[in-house]
Amino acid sequence: MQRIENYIDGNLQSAVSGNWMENIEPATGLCYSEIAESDSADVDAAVAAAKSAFTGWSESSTEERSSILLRIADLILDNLEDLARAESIDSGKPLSTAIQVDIPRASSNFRFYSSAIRHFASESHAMDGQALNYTLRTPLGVVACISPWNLPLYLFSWKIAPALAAGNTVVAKPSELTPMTAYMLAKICSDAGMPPGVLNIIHGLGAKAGQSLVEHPDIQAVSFTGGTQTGAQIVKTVGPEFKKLSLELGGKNPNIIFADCNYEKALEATLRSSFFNQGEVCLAGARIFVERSIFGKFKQDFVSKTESLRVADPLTANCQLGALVSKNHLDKVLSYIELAKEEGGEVLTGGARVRLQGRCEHGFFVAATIVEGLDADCRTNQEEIFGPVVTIMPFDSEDEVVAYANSTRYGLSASVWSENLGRCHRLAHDIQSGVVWVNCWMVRDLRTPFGGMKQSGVGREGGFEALKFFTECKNVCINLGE
Ligand code: TXE
Repeated sequence: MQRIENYIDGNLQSAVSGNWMENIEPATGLCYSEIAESDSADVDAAVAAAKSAFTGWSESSTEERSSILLRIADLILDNLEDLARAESIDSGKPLSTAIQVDIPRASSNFRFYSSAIRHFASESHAMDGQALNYTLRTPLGVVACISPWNLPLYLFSWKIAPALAAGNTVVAKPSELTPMTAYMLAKICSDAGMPPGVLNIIHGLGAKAGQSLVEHPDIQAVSFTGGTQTGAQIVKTVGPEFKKLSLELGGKNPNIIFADCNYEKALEATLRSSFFNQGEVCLAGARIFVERSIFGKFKQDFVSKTESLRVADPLTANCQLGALVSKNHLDKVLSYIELAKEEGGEVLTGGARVRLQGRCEHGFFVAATIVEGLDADCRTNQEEIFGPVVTIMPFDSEDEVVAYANSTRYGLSASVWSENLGRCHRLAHDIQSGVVWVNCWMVRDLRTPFGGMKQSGVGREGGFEALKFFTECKNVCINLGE
């Protein structure tokens, strides 16, 4: 059986303890590989390797770092089919999603930051002939990058690329549920000429390997994407140490559809924002609010489009909805469907596990589910489900829907559908979220700031924001007088 080893100081190796964990294929429910079960001994070795590689890497030229990142971007594309297949098997997502979205984006992340670091400049403030200030930006040292399972290589590379570009060395931990493509990335980095110790990858449980990593005294900053509860645990650990912290957490995003929208576009995008990647996207439009005058028609059309989505073996070409990532997650999503019913919701379509025949008979599949008839403040509408389950409800006025949109503890993203320009601007201003999409969903420009308000996170990733996070800034004030 294939073994997923740690990558430390340029070498692939098993955990010091010699322990292995099962890696399950969500589409079959069967173990198909084993993961190094790391603990603090492995983290110590990885941090030590990163520490000794820091001087060489941080003092290497921008051009050298940029070239290595570019080679990684190219090699990811050269290996697109293998990486996409591995991502699909490991996570349960349709192979087509991994081919079209996950792996190309992982390559783009490296390509983008190989270029961004060449354009990263700092500020200068002149004081009328008296003094000149300028800002120096220097890498932090050894940083930790911790990523989740829903977009495995996509989000892993989104953190690693800017950290490395800025001259830091990295100890990274992918989710224990989806470690395969991070493991494959290790070889790509070596092939691209990354010096040993610059990037180290530790596998294993969050509570053990992840916790040891964020606790390590030589870690200068932590960049984390995952659940809000885990984010709170990390804050508790690193807060008293005053480590720099970037948190991308959960969402319960509103999708707001006015009667004056481009109806067909809104309908198509709603299908995608609801069920893309089985709803396992922090940006999913989980709460759909539709202006009352078109509510009945929209609901009917949305249900009928949803019923045409094909749940199938993720490796087959006709799969549109794959498996959920784990049995635990399947149980969590099914429990939220039960909760929705207890809270008085009516399941318009879906609402149950899907049993496929053959290879996937034990897979973790759930039908795309739409629930109607719930209040905005019930638990189903307040808590992140992170699966193919959305709610739909009517509204009558702008003020009312803004209040619904802002009623959760989250504030990651929102979509607004209307052809009324003034209204779109008003809502973009009033909605409490880090990203507002107007007449679109998940359109991403890597230069833009990305992150959430409220309990959706702290700080912003993307563009120069990430390079600022991964550097320390120092103001130098030069006296221009006598
Ligand atoms: O995330 P976790 P999980 C949400 C979603 C999902 C829930 C839990 O609601 O159901 O989070 O998902 C590592 N110290 N999102 O279980 O546990 C862990 O090993 C350091 C939203 O995957 O937060 C993994 O690498 N690290 C999200 C990473 O943290 C720790 C995407 C994320 O794991 C740790 C995914 C610790 N104490 C889930 N405990 C989004 N916003 O995109 C765990 N980890």
